[in-house]
Amino acid sequence: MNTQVVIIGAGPAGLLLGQLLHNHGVDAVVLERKSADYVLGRIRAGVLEHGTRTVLNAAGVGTRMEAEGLAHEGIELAFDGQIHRIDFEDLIGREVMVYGQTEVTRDLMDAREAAGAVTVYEAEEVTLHDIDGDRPHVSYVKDGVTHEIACDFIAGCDGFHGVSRRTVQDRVQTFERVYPFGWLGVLVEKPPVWPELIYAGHPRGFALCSQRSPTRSRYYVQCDGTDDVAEWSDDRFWDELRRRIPPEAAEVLQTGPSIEKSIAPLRSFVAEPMRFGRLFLAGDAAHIVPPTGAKGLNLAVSDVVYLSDGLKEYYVERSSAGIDAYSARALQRVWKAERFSWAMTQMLHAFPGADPFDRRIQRAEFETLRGSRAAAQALSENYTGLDF
Ligand code: RFL
Ligand code: PHB
Repeated sequence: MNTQVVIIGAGPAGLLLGQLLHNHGVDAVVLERKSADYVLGRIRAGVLEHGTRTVLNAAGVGTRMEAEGLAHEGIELAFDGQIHRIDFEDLIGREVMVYGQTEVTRDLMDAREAAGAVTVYEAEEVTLHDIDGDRPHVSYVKDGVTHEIACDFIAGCDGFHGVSRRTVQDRVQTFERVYPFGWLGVLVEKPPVWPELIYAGHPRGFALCSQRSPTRSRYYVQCDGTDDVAEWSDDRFWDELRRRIPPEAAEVLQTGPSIEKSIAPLRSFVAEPMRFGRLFLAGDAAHIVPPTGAKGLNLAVSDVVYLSDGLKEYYVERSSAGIDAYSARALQRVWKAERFSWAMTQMLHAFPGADPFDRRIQRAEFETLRGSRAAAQALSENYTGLDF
C-alpha cells in the first residue's frame, strides 16, 4: 500500500491532521491501536480556545460544536472561598467554547468516514522504518496479518505513550516536571453548579467546576499522586468538592451518581525537536501540560495546523520552507502554553511541603489578578489562546 502521509494515532491531533490534509488534497492513512469506541470512551479536555473553534469551523467540522457547544465569556477564580470573575469579553473581546474532546473526536471521525478516508483501528505493533530516507514506511499487524504502507512522511500523533517518540528516543532532548498530585475527575448527569467554570485554590487542594452541557457537569479535585480511584466513593468526592469551592457554589451544587470517574497524573513535558527526518511529532506525542490551563487539546490543534500548512506547501507549492520551519514554530507556541499551565498550577494547587511563605505568594498572585486589569488581560490572552 502507498500513501502520502501515514498518521499514527486517531486522537484529536491525528484525526484533525487527516481532515486538514484531506481538505488540501493530500492523501493520508490513519493507524490507531485501539478501537473507535475505546477512543470515544476517554473523557478528557473540555475547553476550546477561540482559535481552535475557528480552525474546526474552517475545516468543515464545526456544525455540531456551534449548535451544542457553550460559548463562555469568562471564568471564575476562587481563592480561600473568595471569588473573582475574569471577564474575557470585557478584558480582550474574546470567548472560549466549552465542548468536550469526545465530541470533537466524534465529529472528526464522522467527517473522515463521510470523506471515505482510510482509518485502520486496532492496528497492532505499529513500527516506523527508514525515517531518515526519502521513502519511509510503516508496518503494522491487523487480525494477525502484517501490512506495510510506503509514504513520503510520517506524523506521530500517538500521544505520550506512543511508538513515534520512542523510535527517536536517542535523539530527543526532553524537559520535564512531574507534580506530586493528580486530578480526580467525575462526570455527572446534573446541571452545572455555576454558569461559568470555577477554578478554586484551597488549603485542602485545588478544585474545578466544569461542564459539558446544560444537564451534564464535570468536576475535579486535586488528589494524591498515589491515590487509587477505588478509594474515592462518590460521597467522599462530593464532600471534598463542597469544602473546596466557594460557599455560594457549595450551597447550590447538585450531586448524583458518577457516570465516569478517573485520576489523571499531572506533568509538564516537552520533547525537542519535533521533527526527525521524515517523522513529525504532534500533540501529546511531543508535549504534555498539566490540565489547569486547559491547553492540551488546543496545543494539539495548533501543532497540526502548522504541520498541515507545511505539508500543503510541500505538495502544492513544491516548497519545503513550511515543513523545515515546523518544529521551531510549534515549539515557540508550546513553551508559552507550558509556562501558562505551569503558572496556573503553581497558583492554585496545594503543594506537599509548602510553607506559609508559599501560601502568601499564591494569595498575592490571586490579589494581583483581582487588582490589575493588565494582569487579568494577560491571563485572558493565554486562556482564550495565543494567536497561531
Ligand atoms: P491522544 O488523545 O492521546 O491520542 C493519541 C492516540 O494515539 C493512539 N496510540 C497509538 N496508535 C497506534 N500505535 C501506537 N503505538 C499507539 N500509541 C498510542 C492512542 O490510542 C490515541 O488514540 O493525543 P493527541 O491526539 O495528541 O491529543 C491530545 C489530547 O488528547 C490531550 O492533550 C488532552 O486530552 C490532555 N488532557 C486534558 N487536556 C485538557 O485540556 N483538559 C483536561 O481535562 C484533560 N484531561 C488529558 C486529560 C489527558 C489525559 N491522558 C493523556 C492521560 C485526562 C487524561 C487522562
Ligand atoms: C474539563 O471540562 O474537563 C476541563 C475544563 C478546564 C480545564 C480542564 C478540564 O482546565
